[in-house]
Parts: sequence; C-alpha cells; structure tokens
Amino acid sequence: MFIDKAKIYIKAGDGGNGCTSFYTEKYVNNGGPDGGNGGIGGKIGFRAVKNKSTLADFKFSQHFRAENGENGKSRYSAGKKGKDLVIDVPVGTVIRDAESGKIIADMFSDGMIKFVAEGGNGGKGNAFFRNSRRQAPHFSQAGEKTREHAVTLELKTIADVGLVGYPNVGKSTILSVISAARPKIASYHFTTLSPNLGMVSAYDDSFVVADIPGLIDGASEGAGLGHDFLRHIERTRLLVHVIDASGSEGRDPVEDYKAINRELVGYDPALAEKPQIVVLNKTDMLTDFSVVDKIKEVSERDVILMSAVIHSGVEELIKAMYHELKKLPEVQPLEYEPFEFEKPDKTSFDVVKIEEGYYEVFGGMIDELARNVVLDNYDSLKYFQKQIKERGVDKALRKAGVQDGDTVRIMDVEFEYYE
Ligand SMILES: Nc1nc2c(ncn2[C@@H]2O[C@H](COP(=O)(O)OP(=O)(O)OP(=O)(O)O)[C@@H](O)[C@H]2O)c(=O)[nH]1
Ligand SMILES: [Mg+2]
Repeated sequence: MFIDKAKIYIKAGDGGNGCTSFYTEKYVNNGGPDGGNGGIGGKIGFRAVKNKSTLADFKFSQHFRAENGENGKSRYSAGKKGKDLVIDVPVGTVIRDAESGKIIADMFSDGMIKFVAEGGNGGKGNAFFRNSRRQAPHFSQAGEKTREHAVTLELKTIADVGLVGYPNVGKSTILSVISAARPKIASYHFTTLSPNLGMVSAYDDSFVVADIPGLIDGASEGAGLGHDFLRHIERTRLLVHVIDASGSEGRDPVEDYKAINRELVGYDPALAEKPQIVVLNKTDMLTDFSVVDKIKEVSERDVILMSAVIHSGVEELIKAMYHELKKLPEVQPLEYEPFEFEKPDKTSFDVVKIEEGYYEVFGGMIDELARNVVLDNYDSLKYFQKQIKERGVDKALRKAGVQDGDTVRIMDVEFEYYE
C-alpha cells in the first residue's frame, strides 16, 4: 500500500528514579546512605533510509517510546541508561510538530539521523544528598518524566526530474525506456497509483526521474486524482511534460498542455515556474504534424518528438534532460526555522489567589521540586522549606498578599503560612 502521510506519537524515555538505601553488611551497623542515581532515559529520533519508499508501516504502529532509564540501586549502583530509539523513514520524509505544524526535520539524505526528543534525567540517589549536617537522608529524587509528542510525517520524494501529464499519455512507458525501472504500463487511466523512481545514466552523470499518476482524469473530468501526488515532484529541478500528440483519446493536445499547466499553478505557482521540457509522445500514430508547431507556439519551450513504444526520441530526451539539469542548482533540503520541543521549564512558578486566605503555588519549579521531596519525610520536608525560601517563593507569596495564618497549597499539601 502506498501511504505518504502519517501521524505518530513519540516519547523519549523517562529518567530512572534515584534509590534510597543504606549500606548493610553483617556485623556493620548504621551503614551510610548508598542509594545510586537513576539512569537517563533514551533519546528518540529518526533515520532516513533509501530502502523504504512509503510510510505504510506507520499505518499499523503509531506509538513509539524510547526505553526508560533504570532505577538506581543500593551500593551506589547507578541505573542503566535507557536505549535510544531510532525510527526509520524513507529519504525525503518531512517531520513536523503536529500541534504547530512547524518543521522539525527534513530527512533529506540517506543515512541521516536526527534526534528530536531528549530522555529525562535520572533522579539522584540518597547517597547524593548526604552532607555534614544530614548524615542519613531518607529520600532520593524521582527520575524526570518526559512528555509524549504528536508528529506528522510527510513523504516528499527527492528526484531531479518529474514526469507530468494526463493519464495514459505514456509517462511510465517513457520511464521504462530511459531507466532500468519497470513500472506497470497499461492502456487505461491511473495505471500508476504511486510514484515510481528510475535512475537515468547520461555521459558521466546520472539523475533520478519520478513518474507520478496522471493528473486529470480526462474521462470523468473529475478532480485530478493525481493532484495529491504533486508533492512528490515539488522538490524536482525540472519537469518533463508528456502529451499524447496523436490525440488518441479524442482530446486536443494543445488543450491538454494548457490544462496540466493550470493544474500545476493551482497546486503551487512555484511548480509551474519550474523549467519544463515538453514531450510530444505517441508520434508513431501521428498523421497531422501541424500539432507540433501549435505546441511550440503556446509553450515557447523545448519540444521533443517521441514514440516511447518504438524507442524514437529516447536519446534526444535523455540529452535534453542532462543539459538542462547541468544548468540548474542541485536539489536542496527545505529551508526552515528548526523547531525543538520545549524543555521542561524548571525555574518558573506562579502564585495564584484562589479565594480569601487561600493561595496556590504551581509551575515548572514546583514540579521539579516535587521530584526531590517526599513530604511525609522530615528530612525531605526541611529541604523543601529551605528551597521554598531560597528560590523566592516566600517573597512571591508575600507580594501576592499572603498573611500569617493563611493556607498555601503546594502540590498535594496544604500549609498554614507563618513568616
Ligand atoms: N502508440 C503508442 N502507444 C504508447 C506510446 N507510449 C505509451 N503507449 C501506450 O499508452 C498506454 C499508456 O501508457 P502508460 O505508460 O501506462 O501511460 P501513463 O501516462 O503512465 O498512464 P497513467 O499511469 O495511467 O497515468 C499503454 O498502452 C502504452 O503501451 C507511444 O509512444 N505510442
Ligand atoms: Mg503510469
């Protein structure tokens, strides 16, 4: 199945929890704190691979999680780092943040790896919190939790040349005679249902040609089924516009030429601005050659006469593509402001007056503090109170109008406030 868009959910690994433990051994009493730190969570990222050509895999699996860091253990033993997770996507996949639509990465070249979310930090074990005044900390820090993010994947094929035209004009046949590609060819509309790529060799060089489904169903005059596939030629440097010169389906070749160009402008004016080589195919069935001049008149572009079935004009087309490409800049990755997921904000907090005499404090700093504190532990509580003072929560409460005896809620605990 050809699928070129997907939405998936990714989550880097949580950090492992720090460990609370005390050294014990036969005949040794009151050993010191020996709880180790938790391991850092695994990162999550993407790798561009050329042996994948669709996003079909993501229809069946949409949730990806890197491994969590291991919890710390006794005897100062640190938890293992969580394994990174690298998700393979076809070359040309554009990854966006689903919320903002901003581009996170353009997986432009084979083998490229881009990590997009960092794992959570491991929590410190109780051994870390030991100091001269606190010999036996009965607490450790929880690992940092990471958020899940939704991202969209969109495949924008990377090719040098794109073949465009009505269905059945011979685009796939042309690809089959200029390259080793063997696309399906048949005398009905929309034989090609997804892009085919072929490598063309010319002189000292080679380039990639993409064949996409026909753009407009002439039979039904319905909306272009192939319209959706134009994204696969957005990045090409050159278009080859294929026309059935013989008018074998009763259409006028000049009208065909104009209609396809209108379709290109409608999708993206930049696409219509790309250099074009016009190919008049099926000339083996041509009786009235006046069509050649008519096309030359309206297009003012290079026009090549061709018959893909009897292999005439093949060399000429390859040469024309080669020379045109020589003049054009290489395919470039998209330009974008790199988007990064927000790191958890660990310093800010807010004081909110809920009602008279009742205040609440919350924010990134409080969440971070919560990792450090077990509120029913005396040691831990003392640490918490000290932090609240040092980090200015006290001051902020005063400023917000808190009076002695008012209630302040921080996390799940309510305190009576006294200076
Ligand atoms: N007489 C003649 N027939 C041709 C020529 N090129 C292709 N055909 C025939 O035209 C029909 C359509 O060819 P395809 O290559 O499948 O056309 P397409 O443009 O890829 O069509 P879609 O994939 O449906 O958009 C087939 O029956 C081909 O054999 C040609 O130069 N002369
Ligand atoms: Mg085709």
